[in-house]
Amino acid sequence: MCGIIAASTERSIGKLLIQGLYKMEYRGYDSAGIAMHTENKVAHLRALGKVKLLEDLMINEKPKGKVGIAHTRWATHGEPSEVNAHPHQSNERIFIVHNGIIENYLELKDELASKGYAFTSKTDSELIAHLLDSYLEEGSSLLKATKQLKDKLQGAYAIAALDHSDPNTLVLARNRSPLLIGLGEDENFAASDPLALADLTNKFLILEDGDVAKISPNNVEIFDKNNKACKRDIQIIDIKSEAASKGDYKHFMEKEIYEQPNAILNTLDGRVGGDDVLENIFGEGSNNLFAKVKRIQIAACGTSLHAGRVAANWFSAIAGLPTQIDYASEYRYKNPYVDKNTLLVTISQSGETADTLAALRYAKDQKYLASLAICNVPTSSLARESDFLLLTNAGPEIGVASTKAFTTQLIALMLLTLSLAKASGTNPKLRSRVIQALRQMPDIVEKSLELKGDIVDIASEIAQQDNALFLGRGMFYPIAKEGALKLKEISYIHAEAYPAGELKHGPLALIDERMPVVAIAPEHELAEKLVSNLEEVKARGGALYVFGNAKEKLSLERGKYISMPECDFLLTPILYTIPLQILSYEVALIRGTDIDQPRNLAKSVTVE
Ligand code: F1P
Repeated sequence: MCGIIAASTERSIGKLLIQGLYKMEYRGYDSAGIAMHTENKVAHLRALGKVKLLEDLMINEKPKGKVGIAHTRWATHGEPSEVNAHPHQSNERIFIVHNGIIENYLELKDELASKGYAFTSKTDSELIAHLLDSYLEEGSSLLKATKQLKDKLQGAYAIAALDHSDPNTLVLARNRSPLLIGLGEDENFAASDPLALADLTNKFLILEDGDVAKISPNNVEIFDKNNKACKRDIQIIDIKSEAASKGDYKHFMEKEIYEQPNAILNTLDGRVGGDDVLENIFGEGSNNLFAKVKRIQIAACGTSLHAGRVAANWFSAIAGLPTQIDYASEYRYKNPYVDKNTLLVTISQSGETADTLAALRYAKDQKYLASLAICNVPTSSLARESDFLLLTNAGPEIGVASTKAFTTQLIALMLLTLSLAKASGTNPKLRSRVIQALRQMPDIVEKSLELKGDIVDIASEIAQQDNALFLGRGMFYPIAKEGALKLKEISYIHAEAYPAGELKHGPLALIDERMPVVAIAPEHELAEKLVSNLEEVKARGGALYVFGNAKEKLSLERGKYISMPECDFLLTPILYTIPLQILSYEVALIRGTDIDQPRNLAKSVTVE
């Protein structure tokens, strides 16, 4: 949800800011802009559309500057347009970029309008520039004005600001939206994501909520929520620059699908040993804690929630623990009943999803045993604010539709299941079986990637339709939901998922020759009933696309059967995810949609 980057240097920064924006386009891509101190004025360029259009504008106008701020936007207040694009300015003096939402913006807007400030945009962000300007009018420096700003603003913000009359300095502020400072040699930077600065530095200071900072080429000063000068520890974050490049792939999503065998290997690395999961992999003391857990509460959004839904089956079947699972956006509004010894588990690729963070913060005041996060970003708020943590180590995921983050979340959740079962001494034999199966997962997933040829055939048929149904039972129902979500996210085909048994309770009315039905049907205790459900589809002329390993049990008139590789039954949800990802990708490719940056979406949803 918007990416910001700022640089205070002794060299020309136009290209560097644009490169940084490209790497953060996953956060939003409806408009982009830049403000840079040049010799005699602040160059201010904004473009409706992707970063490429801003880059073209820069190539035409050729502004030269060493200090500046830039932004790529995902619209919240005000439609995508040039005037609503950041940076916003006040009196040609203050320029700001903002990521987040100012909740009391109407009230502040009125207050500023009564002081004579005219608003040119429909955003909540513009008022930040005017408010800073009003403090400067009263004699404050930009730093002091930014400290004053904190008392006024309610909501989430990461802000970078520059003052026309101070050509070396940038001021930053953070509250509930990510922002970090990158330290260079005689130059300093700031960004929403370290990825944006990966080619410039590996030394970072992560700002905390309430922090204000002032950066110039040779100096960084940070002030905490009480405006006291403070220090933040330097963190070394090495991000290989190839992580942010597509390499030989057409899209990041495609690359990330094919990276999954390796990503899974990385999630397992250092976490399993012999025939069990290693001690305390979720943090010091996690094993002692796990022995007390009697119940699990999961809160997550989107794809991460689907991972949680699969895990709920594992917690109960392997660790004997009941699980309550909620959309993070709903969880805190339902006055959740917290039973004794309940562990709160949050799941998030980015660790910055506003609803998931809000759930964690709400839960901290409830009587949970502890909070535990499954997350892919070590510097994220979720990772830092949770009591216990397992990083999925999947590497940066750039495609907006989550792929490798999901399968590695599932691996991490299986490690959690095994750790919980181990702590209570439950199912030792089963645990050892699953550990062996986990070790084979990278190879089995690799094999499933070879199914692409068969899947392309199905994709060409589904791409012609406007709707699709996905069916699965038990722990494959969340996989069906994930398959449907992937298809709608990137191909814009309307897709829904049902537990197969629910078909006859309504959705069967939708079945005709234009409704493709994708079924996840590995052979297991429910497969025969599932076959009966699929027969119901056949009888009504629906085309069936079945992923399974018992072809002989079903004869298809329309559609196709894809024979899946074998794998331990408990891990099949991970395996069956892969062909569904490939299917969505291939359908979207045929339909010519913007696969890595689907319309209206953003990867890091930092607004509630
Ligand atoms: C949750 C999520 C993703 C989805 C999309 C929007 O993000 O719903 O699952 O792919 O990118 O956000 P997170 O909490 O897992 O970062």
